[in-house]
Amino acid sequence: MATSNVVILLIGLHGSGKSTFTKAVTGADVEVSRCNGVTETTRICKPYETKYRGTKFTIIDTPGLADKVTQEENLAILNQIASQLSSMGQVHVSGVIYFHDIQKLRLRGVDRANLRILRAICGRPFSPHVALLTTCWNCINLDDPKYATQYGTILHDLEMERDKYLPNGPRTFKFDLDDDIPHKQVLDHFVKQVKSAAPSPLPELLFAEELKKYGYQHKNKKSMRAVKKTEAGIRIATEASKELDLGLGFVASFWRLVSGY
Ligand SMILES: Nc1nc2c(ncn2[C@@H]2O[C@H](COP(=O)(O)OP(=O)(O)O)[C@@H](O)[C@H]2O)c(=O)[nH]1
Ligand SMILES: [Mg+2]
Repeated sequence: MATSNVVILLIGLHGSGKSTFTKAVTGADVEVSRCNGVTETTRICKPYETKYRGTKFTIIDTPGLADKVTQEENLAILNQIASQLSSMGQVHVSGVIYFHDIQKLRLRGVDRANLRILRAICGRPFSPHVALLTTCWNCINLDDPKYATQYGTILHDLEMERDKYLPNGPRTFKFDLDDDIPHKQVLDHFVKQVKSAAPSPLPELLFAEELKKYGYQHKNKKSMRAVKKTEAGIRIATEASKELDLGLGFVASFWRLVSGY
């Protein structure tokens, strides 16, 4: 017998493997990028359904967050997520998966900014329902000791950063395209969380709660106003202005250096 509908929202940079995961899990014909992160294939949020061990899952694939801290692009993505959630009747999201391509060996400013945006989307009470999925493990050579240490470091940094922004036990999973056990573990994890919370519902995703509060309406031209008022909308604007300050600071220091002032 199918239990509840477990709705999972995917968040991550372009090319981090969201669509690849969706395709592997649902078996649907999901278009993936031909090259890691070079072009964005997923232009709209789209739900894909699958049934696993008697539970219905809806996986919401989303366009990737921008690889630079840009306000317009990220707000447009947030608006798409809002539109998708509201077209599904403000569905109750059970879990969020944040994707990180393990081939990116260093946590950059944009990765940290995205983790802060993720926290703003989820909110603190929802944080145990966020999973971190590292992808592309089958692209790396773990037998090389030099790289093995680096992968250990990036994983450690990622988990440290995750714990800073999303405390209370979000899990980390490794996704391997050549092996279907890891993605089954991810699905099992979310089913277990829904079942262990029952009969109480899971906490609501902060972003979904705020969309209701600010009267977000699907296909309404003024809907972006509501999106901008949410914690995630505010966070995206803050990250972009920090980036601008950093850029201006750099230009000023460079100018002082060359002009001698
Ligand atoms: N080898 C390997 N390639 C992957 C994995 N995940 C994603 N890719 C590749 O990375 C590229 C970008 O993936 P995609 O799913 O489109 O990323 P998205 O932008 O986050 O949806 C594609 O060429 C995928 O084939 C993985 O776990 N292993
Ligand atoms: Mg995609």
